[in-house]
Amino acid sequence: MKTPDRARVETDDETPATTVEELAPLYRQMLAIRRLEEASAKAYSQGKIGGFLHLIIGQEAVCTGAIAALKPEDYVVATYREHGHAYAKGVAARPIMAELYGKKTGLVKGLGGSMHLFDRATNFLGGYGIVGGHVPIAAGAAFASKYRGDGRVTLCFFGEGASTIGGFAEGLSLAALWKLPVVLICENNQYSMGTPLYRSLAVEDVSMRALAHGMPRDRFDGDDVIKVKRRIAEAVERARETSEPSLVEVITYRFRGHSMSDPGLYRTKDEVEEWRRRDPLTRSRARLTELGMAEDKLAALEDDVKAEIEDAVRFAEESPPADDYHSYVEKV
Ligand SMILES: Cc1ncc(C[n+]2csc(CCOP(=O)(O)OP(=O)(O)O)c2C)c(N)n1
Repeated sequence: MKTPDRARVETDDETPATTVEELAPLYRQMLAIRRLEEASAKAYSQGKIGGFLHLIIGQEAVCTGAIAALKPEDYVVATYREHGHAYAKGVAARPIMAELYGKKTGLVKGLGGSMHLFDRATNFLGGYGIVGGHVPIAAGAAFASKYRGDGRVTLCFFGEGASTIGGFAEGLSLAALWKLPVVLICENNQYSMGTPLYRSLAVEDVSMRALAHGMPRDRFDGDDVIKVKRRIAEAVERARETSEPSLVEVITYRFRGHSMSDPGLYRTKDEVEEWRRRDPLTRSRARLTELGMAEDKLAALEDDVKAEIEDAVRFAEESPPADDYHSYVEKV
């Protein structure tokens, strides 16, 4: 396979107005997600975490900004690359890390692992390993909200690779037909495992699929967490007020391989470097400085995140292993 020269997506540097009060908590959340992912990568390479591990490093602004547009009672449905989405929805670092370690104190008692986080308390409805298979599940959650009239909105995250899958087409079709309060968010990180999007999509603009269903669409790059929040908020409010679904495509980039076993040889160092220069964390930190947040305040925030993630790792390491699945099932 020929290595592409560069990812073929246009990006812009639009930065909406914001304040330290709004941006600092979002920067903190993105940083915690990154540190959580880095700590899990380390534990994985030490053999302490098994199975698959898909990291979101580089894409943090998408889940953080989008979920910031929600109310606590709203639902989130995500893929196997979902640790950050769970954290942004309010799940604490401790049960996430313990779940990755397969420990009894994990979010789903250590029986699910990395791809199967789920939490009723924060309305985080998973964590799904079947590419695109969760889009109809999100449509179902939104159908339940409409049926009950509870005013909740569902966000469904998936990659551009998922847009080639039957489940995506079915979920999109039903959401449009039944006018379900769901926002379908394509996190277009430009690779589906090792396949660049232009080798798998005849039309690279995934948001165009909305047109066939008479559904509102949006498409923008996702390095600026405030921009993501503002644009997703428009779709969320539309869903809440008129029960109209939307398809939103956010252009992003993962800095590491598809999963821990992927050295990412299908892309050039220059391409990765180019995207690293757009790092959403560096960008938010610089913005905070520009807005007047003092360096010692930023350093304190960063120390606090470091302590939170170190505590989560310690908690996971010291927790007892999960029950054997069969003995667990016998007990319930
Ligand atoms: C139905 C199905 N087919 C294939 C796979 C194997 N698989 C896992 S992730 C992946 C790539 C998906 O890419 P994309 O939807 O762009 O999401 P990303 O991993 O880039 O976030 C594939 C093919 C799967 N899990 N499920």
